[in-house]
Amino acid sequence: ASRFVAGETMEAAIEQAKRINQQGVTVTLDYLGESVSSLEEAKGCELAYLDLLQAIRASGIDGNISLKPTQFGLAINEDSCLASIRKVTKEAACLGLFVRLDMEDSPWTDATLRIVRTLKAEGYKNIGTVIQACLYRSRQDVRALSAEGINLRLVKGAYKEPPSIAIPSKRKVDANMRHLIRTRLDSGVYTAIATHDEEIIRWVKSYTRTHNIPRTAFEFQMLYGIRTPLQAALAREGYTVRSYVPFGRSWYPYFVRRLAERPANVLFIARSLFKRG
Ligand code: FMN
Repeated sequence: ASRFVAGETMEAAIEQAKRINQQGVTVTLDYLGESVSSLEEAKGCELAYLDLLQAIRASGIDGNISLKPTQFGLAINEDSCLASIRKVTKEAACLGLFVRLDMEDSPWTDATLRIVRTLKAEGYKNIGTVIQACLYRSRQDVRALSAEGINLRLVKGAYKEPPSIAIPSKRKVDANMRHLIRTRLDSGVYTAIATHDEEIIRWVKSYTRTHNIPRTAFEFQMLYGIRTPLQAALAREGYTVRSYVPFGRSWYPYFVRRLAERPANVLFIARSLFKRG
């Protein structure tokens, strides 16, 4: 296995999750795969996630799941994607587990939010999604989703987006990230703050302290294998910390994205990537 993927199988991922839990860090498990090209493949993904939910419960690990709507066929048929995600969400609800829809690139933003809102309106409380600080629309989305009481993970954004819809400067994305975090923390609706940016993490710690925002209202999230000591340190300080743990054979797109994000580490990550072969 590589430093950034927990293994090819669900069993390997559960083992890693146990190890991470021992550090006081909770997990969200992500079955790797990107856009599927047939509804059969989407069905396969649904079954994999249903198995995963059972395995989380059976193993007793502290964790939940993250999934990508295009893996459930969003690019093929939105209704069948919704039906499939509903099945997973329903099973998760029975088991007392939470489901987060990762946010993919901008062609899928509206449909992803529609699915989350539909399931929320049907009464599912164990569902949430992600908002990306790089998009201009996100301030409005965060305001609306906060009023609707929808659980959000806030991130800067992992996809390359056109300048017509996305903030071009890194500094301004960082400022928008803080703005969104503040809006959410002030709203009181549960928020996951997913970043490795230590300045932002420090700022969140001080903002929540001075504004008496309870630690039960938010959590920090980081990727498996990145800033591991910081994850454990925050957990020791009493913050909820969740590690995003990807597993599965379809790891390549994930790596391509990591490479695009961290040009300084291309060589290192490329090495861990090719070592898998
Ligand atoms: N980026 C997305 O575009 N969609 C996601 O759903 C998403 N989920 C993430 C989950 C976690 C736990 C983390 C740590 C990051 C996630 N990202 C996601 C990536 C971030 O948008 C960002 O590209 C990456 O964390 C690098 O920025 P940073 O320096 O703030 O960590």
